Amino acid sequence: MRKKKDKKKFIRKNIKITNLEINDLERFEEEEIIEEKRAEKKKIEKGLISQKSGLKLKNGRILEIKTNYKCVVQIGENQKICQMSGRLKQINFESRSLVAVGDYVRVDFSNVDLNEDPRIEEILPRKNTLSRYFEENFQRKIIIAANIDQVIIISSVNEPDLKFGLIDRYICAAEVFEITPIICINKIDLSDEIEKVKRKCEFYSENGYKIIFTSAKTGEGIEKLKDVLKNKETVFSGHSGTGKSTLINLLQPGLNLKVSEISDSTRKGIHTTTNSRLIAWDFGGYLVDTPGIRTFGLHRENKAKIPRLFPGFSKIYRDCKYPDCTHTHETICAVKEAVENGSIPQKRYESYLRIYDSL
Ligand SMILES: Nc1nc2c(ncn2[C@@H]2O[C@H](COP(=O)(O)OP(=O)(O)OP(=O)(O)O)[C@@H](O)[C@H]2O)c(=O)[nH]1
Ligand SMILES: [Mg+2]
Ligand SMILES: [Zn+2]
Repeated sequence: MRKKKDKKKFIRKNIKITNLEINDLERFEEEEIIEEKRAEKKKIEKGLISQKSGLKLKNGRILEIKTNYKCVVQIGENQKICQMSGRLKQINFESRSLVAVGDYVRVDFSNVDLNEDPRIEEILPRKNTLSRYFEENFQRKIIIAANIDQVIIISSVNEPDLKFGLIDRYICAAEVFEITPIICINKIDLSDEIEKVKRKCEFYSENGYKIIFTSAKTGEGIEKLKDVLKNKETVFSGHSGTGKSTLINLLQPGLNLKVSEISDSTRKGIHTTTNSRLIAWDFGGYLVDTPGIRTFGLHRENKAKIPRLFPGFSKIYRDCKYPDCTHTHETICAVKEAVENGSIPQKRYESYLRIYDSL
C-alpha cells in the first residue's frame, strides 16, 4: 500500500519537474517546503509524530502559555515551565501559538540534566477547541482553549452594559465548535430593573439555553453557578470588567486572581486578566479564566451555518421555503414570519443580520 503511494508521488514529481523551466525551480521548492510543513503539522496535531529514540516522555496538560515558546505544564503533581521542541517551533507558523491552554501534551525530560527546561515534543489529539478569529482579511486564529465541555458567557447588567449581540456571537461560535454555551448575567445588584432584564432574557431560556443571574457582591446565584461548573471543564469568557475573575475568586477562595475596578471614564473593564489559565476547582472539574475580549470574531467559512444555528432559528429554519434560506431577501421565510408575529424579537433578528453580514 505504502509502496504504491510512494511510487505515485515519484511519478507526479517527475512530471512536474520535466515541465518546469529552470527559473521556476526555486518557487517550486518553496511550495514543497510549505506543503511538507503543513503535512508535518497535521501529523503532530493528530498525535502521529514518530518517536525519536532516547526521549524520557511524561504526560502533561498545558495550564498557561507564557510566550510563543514557553508554557506552564501540569505534570503529575507538579507545575513546570516547559519549552516547545525545535520541531514544534519550526512549524509554528500558522496560528499565534501552536499549543493551547487545555492541550494534553507529551514532555521530554532527557535534557533537564543540562539545566534546560523540559521540552514539549507532542500534542495529543484534541477533543475540541474554542477559537476566535481576527476580523481582518486574513482571519488569523486565536485558540481560546482546547478539550473543554462548556463556555460560560459572563456579561454584566451594568458597568459594562449588557450586550446581547455579543451573547449571540458566542452562542453561534459555541454551536459551530459543538461546545455547550451557558449565559451568566452578573452584577444584578447594580440594576433596579432586574425583572425587565430577566424578561428580555427569556428568549434564550425558551430556546434551550441555560441562563444564570448572579451577583458577586451579594452572593446571589453563586450556588446555582457552582452546580453547572461541578465536574465540567469550563471556559469563562466575556467583555473585560464583567466580573469573570471576581466570580472565580468567590467560587474558590484562596486563588486570589487579580481583579480591578472598571474605568471611571468609559465604565468598561481595563483588561486586568492578560493570560488565559487553566485551574482545577476544589469541588471537581476545571476552569479557564480568560482575558476580556471586545468582540468574538467568527470565521467566514461558517457563514452558511449561521442561518441554522443562530439562537431560536434552529427550531424553525426547516419551515422556510428554501432549504438554504438565509432569512434575508427570500420572500417566503419562517424566520421572518416569526419576527413579524413576535415569537422572535426584532432585536434578535437585527443581531442575526449584523453577524451574517459581517461574515
Ligand atoms: N457591583 C458588583 N461589582 C462586581 C461584581 N462582580 C465583579 N464586580 C466588580 O467588577 C470589577 C471588574 O471585575 P473583574 O473580575 O476584574 O472582571 P473581569 O471580567 O475578570 O475583567 P478582565 O480580566 O479585564 O477581563 C471589579 O471592580 C469587581 O469588584 C458584582 O456582581 N457586582
Ligand atoms: Mg479577569
Ligand atoms: Zn428563512
